[in-house]
Amino acid sequence: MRILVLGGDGYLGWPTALHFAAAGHDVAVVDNLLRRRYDAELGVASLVPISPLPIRVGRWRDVTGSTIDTFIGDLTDPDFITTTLRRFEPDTIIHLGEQRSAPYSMIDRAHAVHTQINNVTGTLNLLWAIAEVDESIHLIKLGTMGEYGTPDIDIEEGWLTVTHRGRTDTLPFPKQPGSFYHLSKVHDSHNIMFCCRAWGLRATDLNQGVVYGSATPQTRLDPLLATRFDYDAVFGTVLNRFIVQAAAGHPLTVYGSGGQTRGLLNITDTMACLQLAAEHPAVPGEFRVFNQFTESFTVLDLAERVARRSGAVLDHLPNPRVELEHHHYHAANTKLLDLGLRPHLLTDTVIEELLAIAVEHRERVDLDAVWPKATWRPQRLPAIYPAP
Ligand code: NAD
Ligand code: USQ
Repeated sequence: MRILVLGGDGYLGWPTALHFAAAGHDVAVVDNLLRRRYDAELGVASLVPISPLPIRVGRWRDVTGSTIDTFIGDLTDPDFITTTLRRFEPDTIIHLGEQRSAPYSMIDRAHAVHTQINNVTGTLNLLWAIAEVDESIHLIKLGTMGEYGTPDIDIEEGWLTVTHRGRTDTLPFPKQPGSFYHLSKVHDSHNIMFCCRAWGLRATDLNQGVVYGSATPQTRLDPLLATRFDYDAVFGTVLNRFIVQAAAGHPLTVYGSGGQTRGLLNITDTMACLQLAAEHPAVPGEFRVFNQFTESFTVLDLAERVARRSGAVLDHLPNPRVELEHHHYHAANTKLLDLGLRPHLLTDTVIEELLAIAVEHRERVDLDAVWPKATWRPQRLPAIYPAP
């Protein structure tokens, strides 16, 4: 296959490019290096040092002999993405190129507007480019389990069959996202679904849960091939944060009681899911939705599991987010399993391996970056954590 990875310099995009290149596919990455600029803006850095994109790509060529093309540009620029599709002629596009932090999208109006313009406009430009250049391209789009929110009923895999006043239909599962970031994913899903229906495009929307882990078989080949490992309060995801906090001797920052439940998956399984979606494409006109996670945990479960392996203590902070303290959470996730996914579950060995990576780099931990500063409430309301 000819696979174009959008956001190919990011946490998941870089190992995705390596994964498909290692499997013998022709791979190119698109990125505008925005994520590295967010680091500069926030004054934070990945726990594991990451090399610049040209160095990564060069090292991959030296180590394996395989070439990954790069296209540096912005998905919000329609000419750039259309030209890139004409030049690379992909048959599959894996779209991971968005602003993906919920706290970042809640910092203030400017960050909320940036997130939605970047994500929604980028995806819209991509849809028009596919329609213009080659409508047979299979779009694999990273969405999020957070599109569904936390309803008090079981979450289905994309669709819900409803009987209303004697008539029955199968409709998109209701969306109640919890941040301007998660809302941007809902808007994307609607735009993609419309283009499949109206133009006959084909797409797989992967509603992914929270990813943990920092390495894949390909990134382990050389330190210059490492992917990022975020632990700061804006871009660090919950389990990766707890691992780094434990390694640095910081209490684990459980928001509220820790009763929030999420679907999670190992970064290795993200690669496997993307491969399954690519190898079993949607048919023309189909908008397909997979829920991409392997296990569900409460935040408190995660903290206690890390604490047991590390001796860390828990610190229950007032929740800077607006989310339910306790809620029902039972989400379907059978479609990728039916395609052959064999999950790598969160065992104590996995936690110990992650702790070992964090301990190796613990001198790079900036404890200031750990403390949550962005709240879900507009600034005119009293903030839980006033600016320092
Ligand atoms: P990331 O921020 O590490 O990577 C995203 C990449 O996209 C960055 O390299 C960034 O520079 C690039 N990018 C952003 N906007 C762009 C634009 N307009 N033009 C070109 N490039 C652009 O994020 P990630 O953790 O690798 O996540 C990848 C995707 O997976 C995102 O869509 C995210 O919403 C989704 N996702 C991530 C997780 C997770 O836990 N990390 C979980 C569920 C879903
Ligand atoms: N949390 C804590 N303490 C922390 C960090 C987080 O208690 O130090 C809690 C949060 O309050 C939340 C849960 O952990 O209840 C998950 O938070 P998170 O930051 O790990 O995940 P989230 O903001 O939902 O976003 C991440 C990715 C996003 C992806 C999403 C998948 O950044 O790109 O879409 O996970 S999902 O959560 O399924 O929507």
